[in-house]
Amino acid sequence: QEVIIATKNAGKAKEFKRMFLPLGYEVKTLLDYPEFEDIEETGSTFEENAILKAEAVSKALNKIVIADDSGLMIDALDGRPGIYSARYAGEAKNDDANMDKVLEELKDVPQAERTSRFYCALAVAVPGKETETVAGTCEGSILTEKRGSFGFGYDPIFFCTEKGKAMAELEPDEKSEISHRANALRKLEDMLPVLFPG
Ligand code: ITT
Ligand code: NA
Repeated sequence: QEVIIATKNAGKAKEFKRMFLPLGYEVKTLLDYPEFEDIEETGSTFEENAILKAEAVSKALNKIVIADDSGLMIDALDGRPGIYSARYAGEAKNDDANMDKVLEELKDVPQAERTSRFYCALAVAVPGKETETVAGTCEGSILTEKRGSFGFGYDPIFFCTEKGKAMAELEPDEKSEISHRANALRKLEDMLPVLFPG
């Protein structure tokens, strides 16, 4: 059984493939449909942007589609980069530049005030039905330098409280136990057999 995720982010795509495999689903993403243009994310919340992406692709394919809008929220920066996480340092999506900008902004912020969380909103668009959303978080703090080489995005500068390691030091299976994305997906799990019957 096939599940379509409306993402062009290769890091997200890998994680969804890994998380859906034990559930018995094969994941297709927009990397398998290169004809899709970038969908404009004009919403003001993760949920609104996830809905925009899921509905655009669901309408085009006339199929059930899941989308992920996610990002890093830093308390000392009033929740930034938040929905602007992908392009925090400029128009081009550049993970290294984004992390450098965060480290610079936090350079005088003491450890106790570097609390942060990852947030993931998932939207499920079903043709002819109201789109639903769920969300998950992952608590942590911002390190003072990059650590580890797994994962993607801000993982090297995010210390995951639950695992006691940088997110980028976690093997893919470990990250998929505790991540904001995994926590959001768990809330969808019960709906999957109905959405995608074998
Ligand atoms: P799609 O819209 O095609 O899915 P995107 O990368 O533009 O790809 P978002 O707008 O949701 O997706 O931006 C998410 C950004 O948040 C992503 O580029 C990372 O910088 C960051 N991010 C999200 N989840 C992350 C994770 O698990 N680990 C590290 N960084 C993450
Ligand atoms: Na976004």
